[in-house]
Amino acid sequence: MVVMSKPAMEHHCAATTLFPEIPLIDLSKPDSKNLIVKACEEFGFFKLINHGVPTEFITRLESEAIKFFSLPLSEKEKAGPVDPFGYGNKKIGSNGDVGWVEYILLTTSNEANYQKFSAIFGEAAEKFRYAINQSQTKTLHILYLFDFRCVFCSFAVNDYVSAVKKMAYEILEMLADGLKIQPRNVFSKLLMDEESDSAFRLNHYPPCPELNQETNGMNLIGFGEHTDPQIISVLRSNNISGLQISLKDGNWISIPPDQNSFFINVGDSLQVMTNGRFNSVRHRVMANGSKSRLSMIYFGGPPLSEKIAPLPSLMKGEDSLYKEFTWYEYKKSAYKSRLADNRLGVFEKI
Ligand code: GA4
Repeated sequence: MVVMSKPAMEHHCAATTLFPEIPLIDLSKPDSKNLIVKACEEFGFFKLINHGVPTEFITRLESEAIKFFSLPLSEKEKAGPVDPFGYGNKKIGSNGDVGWVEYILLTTSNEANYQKFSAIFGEAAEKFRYAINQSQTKTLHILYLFDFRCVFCSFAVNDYVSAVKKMAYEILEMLADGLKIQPRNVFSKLLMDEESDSAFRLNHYPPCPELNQETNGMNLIGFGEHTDPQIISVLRSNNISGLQISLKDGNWISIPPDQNSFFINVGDSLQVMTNGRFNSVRHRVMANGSKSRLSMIYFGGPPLSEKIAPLPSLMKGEDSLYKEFTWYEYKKSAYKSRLADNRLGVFEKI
């Protein structure tokens, strides 16, 4: 990877070594719903096993992602810049955040990607559109289009995201059950909606050889600390470490990687819908000295017009902690923020 600008090395961001057990949820067990609620209350985060996502979907997408990120930078950049989707290198968002990361950011729910790539690739993209229309789901996903002669339409992304979405619906329905609220699709229907504003991200954290030299315990930020804006995020990574989450007391803990599991984050929107009963988890990724970390994250968000507010069934007479806003209003404000900002702050009632 070509270094464009060097992200700042930071001291004092080592995670604490004494840490509590991260909640482990076995999706095949019927009593998981209560454990999921507990995990969302205590951590806003949990690890998921027996998730039902076929291994071949995961490995196929992973190998395509590796192929893509191994291309020369000039080829990858043909899929950039990120505005708001495409290939990005080091720059995160548009307000000055940088990390030791390159990535592909896609929307999972509309034709925005197509329009973007079509402008670049013209006829080739038309062929792609044809291929997509032949596909069962008609959902549009492009992993990369780097050559006019080679249209690469990624059914791997399609298959993977469809399976992960299904799993996310199940988790959200178990959450509603665990919270004893009805209907049980009160959360999942927002992701199932045709207008759901969901995204998908492939992150590649290249090794940073400098970290192997005498750096006096310095750490390099791969992806800076932040909370996810959406309802729920579903992360899967290869077996290379880097992910850390912040506990309620502010301590950071490292999450041991596990390529066979998923990791679930509560997003800001779910925090609001539960009137703060769940907390969106602050997390970050540290770069590695010698190995590449690859992660794939599905961000399940509501339709842009959706009002994000505490569910009346969860309020039991309490007042909302938040002013009323739509997902569109939140996003507009989020895109003006820096990664580490508390994006819900402006919507909190004083
Ligand atoms: C954080 C979670 C997701 O990766 C993301 C990010 C988005 C981006 O990379 O474009 C944002 C960030 C994320 C929140 C604040 C804004 C927007 C970068 C940034 C500084 C895709 C998302 O939805 O919000």
